[in-house]
Amino acid sequence: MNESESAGPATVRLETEGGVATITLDRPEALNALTIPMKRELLAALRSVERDAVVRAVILTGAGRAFCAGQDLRERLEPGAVPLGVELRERYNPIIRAMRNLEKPIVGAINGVAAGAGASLALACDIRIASEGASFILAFAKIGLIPDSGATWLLPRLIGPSRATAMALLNEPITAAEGERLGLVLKVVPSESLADEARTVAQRIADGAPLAMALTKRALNGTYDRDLAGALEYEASLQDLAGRSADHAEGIAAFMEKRPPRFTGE
Ligand code: LHQ
Repeated sequence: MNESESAGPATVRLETEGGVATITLDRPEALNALTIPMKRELLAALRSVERDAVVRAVILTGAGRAFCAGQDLRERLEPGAVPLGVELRERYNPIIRAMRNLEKPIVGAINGVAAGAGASLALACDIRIASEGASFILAFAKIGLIPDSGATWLLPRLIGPSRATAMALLNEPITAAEGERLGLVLKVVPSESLADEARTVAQRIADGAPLAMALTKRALNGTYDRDLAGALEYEASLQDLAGRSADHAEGIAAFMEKRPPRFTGE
């Protein structure tokens, strides 16, 4: 995240304000295409927000006109590039796991094209707000690869298997407006409003009861490998935890006293 942690200039920025951390992919000259140092910095930023008790919600966005163009293809041509399976297991998959396991919701502020593994990063966010010119393109088929970094798992769950298959096989882009229609994107906004809109959504999450937000993400993540009976039981065990929190008591007290709740995270 700073020059001392990687060989070159920082390519990922992390800023925190009012309980919201903003992680910005910052290699605009290459449409924020992912290099090895950048992946290392992104994972470090995710680990840092995980540890920071002040942070309750995260925004992931890109600098410049793109969200992220996926793997930096120039880097793949350099001598010594490792096989793709190694690259995925060692560098991409830990990022996707860190995003999905982070118990602080991530709002993707999709400011432009999200291609290849860049699309996968967008899919791994919990909520996506997109600017009018943004788009999602898997891009893998065009270079003889399969969708990776979680795309084969996340995309069918987000937009359904039929549309996901078309996107993957035909390399068909999805515009922000189409994304909204498909439920992939919560809201499409003019690009000049994107940062504010993402901030508003993230702030609403940050102002909520942190344990309830964390357990809600955990519960929704946990439905995919459970049947209804298992999901009911999982909900019951997580609700048991939420129900013991001071924030739950505060929520009820605030309702009774007809005032906004003051959640403390306890
Ligand atoms: C780029 C890139 C890029 C380098 C634009 N790399 N420079 C995981 C495991 C390990 C390896 C394999 O991959 C994976 C996962 C993946 O992500 S695979 C998919 C990799 N990504 C792509 O194939 C997308 C490649 N890029 C594009 O198709 C286009 O650039 C998009 C559709 C993103 C944007 O198109 P335009 O708006 O027309 O921009 P552009 O193509 O003119 O790009 C602008 C510059 O950015 C240009 O550099 P230059 O010096 O010529 O101005 C591009 O070379 C550079 N750039 N993507 N992935």
